[in-house]
Amino acid sequence: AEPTGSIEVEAKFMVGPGTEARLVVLGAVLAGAVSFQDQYYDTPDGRLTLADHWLRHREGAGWELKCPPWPAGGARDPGYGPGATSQDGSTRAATSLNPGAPAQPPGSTTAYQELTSPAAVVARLCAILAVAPDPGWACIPVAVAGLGLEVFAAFRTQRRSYRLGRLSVDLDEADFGYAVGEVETAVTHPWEVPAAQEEVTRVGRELGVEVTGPVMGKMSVYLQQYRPQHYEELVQAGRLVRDKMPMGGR
Ligand code: V4E
Repeated sequence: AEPTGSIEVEAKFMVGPGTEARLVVLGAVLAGAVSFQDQYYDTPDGRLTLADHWLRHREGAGWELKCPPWPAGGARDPGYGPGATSQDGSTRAATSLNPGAPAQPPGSTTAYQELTSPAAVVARLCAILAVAPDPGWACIPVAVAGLGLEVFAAFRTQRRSYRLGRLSVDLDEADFGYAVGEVETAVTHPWEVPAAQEEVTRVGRELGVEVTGPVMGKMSVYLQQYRPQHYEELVQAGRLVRDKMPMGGR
C-alpha cells in the first residue's frame, strides 16, 4: 500500500557550544524558536512502545503516532530485512504491525512515519493492541480512554529550528536537563530512505560534538531517570539503546 503521509528520517547529534555557529557557516537559517509540552501514552504494561509505537499529544501540534513506516516484508520494504546491515553494523530489520518484530537499530538514524489522521492513528493502535475498533472511537481522546492508555512520560522541550536546504535541524533542550540535536528530512517512499539516512548522518557529524557511542534521545534519558523499569524493558526489547553517558558527563 502507499505510505500514509511522509517518512521522517532523522539523525541525533550532541549539541555543543559551537553548534549554532557551525549551522550559520553551513548556511542554515533560524526558522523559529518554540516551546511545547509532550505527553506520551501507552498501556500500563507498555505494549505500544515495546512494539516501537510512540503515541503523543504535543502542544500546538495535537496527536501524533510515530511508528515504523513499512510492514515487515511488504512490497515496499527497502531491503531492511534480516541480514541487511546499517552503518553501525547492527542488523536492520523491518518493523511492522507485528509487536515481536525487531526494532530499527536505536542510536543510528531512524525512519518513522508520523500518523496524525485520527482514523489512521486509531486503526494502527487497534492493530497493535489486537483490539476490535469501536465505532465510537472517531476522535483520539475517546479511543485513548477506551483502550486504557495512560501518560507514561511528560516533559517540555525548548526547540530552536533551523532550515538547511531540504533538511531541518532542531536543537532541543528538555526540561529535565538534557540537550540534543536532530537533523531531519522527509521522504515519500521507502526506497528513498537510504540516501536520506546518508545525508542526515553526514550533516549530523558536521554539526555535532564528536561522541564515541550513539547519541541518546530525550525519551531514553527521561525513562532512564523517571521510569527505570520501563526503560529496562525497552532496552531488553531492542527499542532503546542503553545510555552509556550519564547526564553529568556533558
Ligand atoms: C520514535 C521514538 C520516540 C518518540 C520520540 O521521538 P524523538 O525523535 O526521539 O523525539 P522528538 O521530540 O525529537 O520528536 P520529533 O519532534 O522529531 O517528531 S522515543 C524513542 N523512539 C525510537 C527511537 C530510537 N529507537 N532511537 C533513536 C535514536 N531515536 C528514537
